[in-house]
Amino acid sequence: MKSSAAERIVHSLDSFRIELPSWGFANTGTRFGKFLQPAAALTIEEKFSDAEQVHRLTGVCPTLALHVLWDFPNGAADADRIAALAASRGIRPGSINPNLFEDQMYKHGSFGNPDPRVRAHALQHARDSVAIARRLGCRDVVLWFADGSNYPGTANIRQRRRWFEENLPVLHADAGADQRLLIEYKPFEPAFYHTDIADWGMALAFARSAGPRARVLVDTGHHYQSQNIEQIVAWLLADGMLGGFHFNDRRYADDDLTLGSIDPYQVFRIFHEIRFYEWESGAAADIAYMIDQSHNLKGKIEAMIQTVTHAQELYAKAALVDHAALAAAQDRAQLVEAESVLRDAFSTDVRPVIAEWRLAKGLPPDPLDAFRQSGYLERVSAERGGRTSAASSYA
Ligand code: LRH
Ligand code: MN
Repeated sequence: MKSSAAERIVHSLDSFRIELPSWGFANTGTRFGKFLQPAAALTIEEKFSDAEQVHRLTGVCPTLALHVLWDFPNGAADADRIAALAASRGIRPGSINPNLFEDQMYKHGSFGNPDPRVRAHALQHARDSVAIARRLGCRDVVLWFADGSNYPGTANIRQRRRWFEENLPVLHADAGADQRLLIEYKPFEPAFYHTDIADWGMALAFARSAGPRARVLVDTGHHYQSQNIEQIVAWLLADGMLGGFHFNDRRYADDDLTLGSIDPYQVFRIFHEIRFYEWESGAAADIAYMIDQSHNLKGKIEAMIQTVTHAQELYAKAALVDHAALAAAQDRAQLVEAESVLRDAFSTDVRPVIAEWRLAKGLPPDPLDAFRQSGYLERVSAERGGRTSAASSYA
């Protein structure tokens, strides 16, 4: 490999960071059940311990996304304990995710619920979550709403939109000057007729109405089959409204499978649009790369290491795209030449350079193998095995 190419890979790896989801270490499943794993993390201490393992072996995931009801059973009262725990583990608390979908009262929605008492309760939980984020020094609050309906005529879609536009600016006002609200869209599930924030356009409209520090979050699993995700990414970049990603992969719907396991070229095309935008604008895009997966069958820590290392590979491949050659071919409508610029980069085996980069950082060249040699899985399986996690909540 030409030295310039290796340098571009090393440079991209030096800046690439990806956030782990606390719920990715817990026993999660589908509506048809979850297969319990003895090593699964149940407590926030165990989730930080597992995240520390992944960061120790890869060096690129120093933050852990937290889900308020799952990780802060006592709400803000848990913040100090979690701040101390994070410090002891060398993993910073990352994005904060309010839970506006599990409580029984959210049957007909949270911010979009016709009952003003439920809307007030939902707003208070979201405000408490912003306060927790401020207390822990977390920059991003991720807002995903399961709100919607299952049958035509059962919801006033325009009225619900007005209720969201009443509440979101309140959260924005609560957020600190260095904080962001990341609004996450999803076309369906758990609602199957309409979802109040169903696509990028609705999320963009709400972000703009919420305030200047609101952005859109793209969960790769939240798209219709034939949707061009990287085009959405290009548009949000052009508007300066792309805040972050929840990476996972899918064959059908929001399958939450491991990144790149089904369509690695999809993730590569997304990373390409971001790096091409950065080359063209000369500015680094301010994007939070995060993982949002549910590991029902794979070992959870192994799946997380696999995800992080695959993300590094695909990000490094995108760094190899010759942007000048691509722009020239695009300008001349040289279709095959332009496509080949991308495919050449995607087809390049970047693993040897990544292994060298890890060695240079004092990291194991093969994190997954190093994890298997570490004995950590056997140790925590013995410590945690023989107990059943609460089958009620999702994580
Ligand atoms: C909704 C979602 C959201 C999380 C949840 C765990 O599908 O993507 O980001 O809160 O998964
Ligand atoms: Mn998500």
